[in-house]
Amino acid sequence: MNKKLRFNTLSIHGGQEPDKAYGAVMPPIYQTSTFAQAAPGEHQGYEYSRSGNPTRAALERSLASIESGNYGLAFASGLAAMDAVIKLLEPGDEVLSTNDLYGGSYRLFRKIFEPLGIRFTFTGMQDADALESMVNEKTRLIWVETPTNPMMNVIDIAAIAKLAKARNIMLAVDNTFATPYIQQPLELGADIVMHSATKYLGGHSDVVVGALVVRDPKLAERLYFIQNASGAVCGPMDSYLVLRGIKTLHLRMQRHCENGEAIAHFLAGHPAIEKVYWPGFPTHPNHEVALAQMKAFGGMISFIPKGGTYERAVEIVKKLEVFTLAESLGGVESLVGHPASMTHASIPKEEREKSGVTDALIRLSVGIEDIEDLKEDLEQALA
Ligand code: P1T
Repeated sequence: MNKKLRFNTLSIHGGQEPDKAYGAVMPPIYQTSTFAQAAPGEHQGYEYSRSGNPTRAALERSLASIESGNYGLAFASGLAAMDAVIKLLEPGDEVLSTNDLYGGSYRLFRKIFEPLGIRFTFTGMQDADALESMVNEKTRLIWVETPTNPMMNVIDIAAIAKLAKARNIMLAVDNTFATPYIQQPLELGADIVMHSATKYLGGHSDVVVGALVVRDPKLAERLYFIQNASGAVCGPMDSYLVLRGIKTLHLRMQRHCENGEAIAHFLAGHPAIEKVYWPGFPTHPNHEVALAQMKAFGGMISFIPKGGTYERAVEIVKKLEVFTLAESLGGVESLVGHPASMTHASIPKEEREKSGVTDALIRLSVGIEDIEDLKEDLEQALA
């Protein structure tokens, strides 16, 4: 298909072709570690499944397609994908990162790569102009998560891309919360888009996979080299599950966004709630940027109950029944999390509290169940 297709069509067909062996419409799960060669080096495009596998390749083409990129790479997890990006750097290089980000991303930067000589500075990036004074000649990469996990800050990708480009700094955007249904960072000037495909792309909480998408062939070549040389690839079955998830991404996201909006308003109007973090509110400090760069506001919401204590937060998350208390997000089912003790426990208390991740904060991943059941569940838990 050469015609320029729209997003909903690309979710289903982007980068896909009937299988070469029998014309299977859905990509077969090539559950094999290796491929027969007629003579050394004489094969049909695949030699060994770490280097390449047809099911993973189908996923990688789909990823490139839905993120408006040229090259997709699939990894064993979101963190494995990030690990590959940081391996583009050398000791002495510096990274400027958002200060509000997934706890595991922070841990990877601080505990794995900092001891190897890469320097990380964490800062709020809502004011893109303020970054100007923070970059120097050693800054090689700006790492942006938007919306941020779990405070739902929104960062102006185009503004940061402009600053990065002018100084020859790479810009990587973790697009896990938004998905390409909502925003496409490469279109806004980013060099690398990253996903925990474990979340909305997979969409069914049944797989752990990571992804990168880029446009530049040289950058792609280096990342493919790292992917193969470091070896943190996902298996064929996991590739298939994400590929299958992507086929309904647009439908699921539409409902996640509708339900998310309804729950955000429900919480904002509830007498037991102190504060709700959701970029769709006109009062959200980055609402204008969100309106400009996001098609909708997603299914992630954080809030603080009145009383603002750890005990009150724990009481609420334990009482919820339709919302399951669990790590992760982005599946069809609604989840609730307590960032301070779960997803962000690896960030020191003083650090995380600086960005707003207090002991009372609760995070919701609003699923695609019946909205009335979700509201009633929250109502009984907050009573
Ligand atoms: O879990 P993994 O697939 O390795 O992805 C890590 C990751 C990266 N970036 C963001 C924004 C994420 O949210 C995550 C994983 N997050 C959770 C498990 C969570 O509950 O927030």
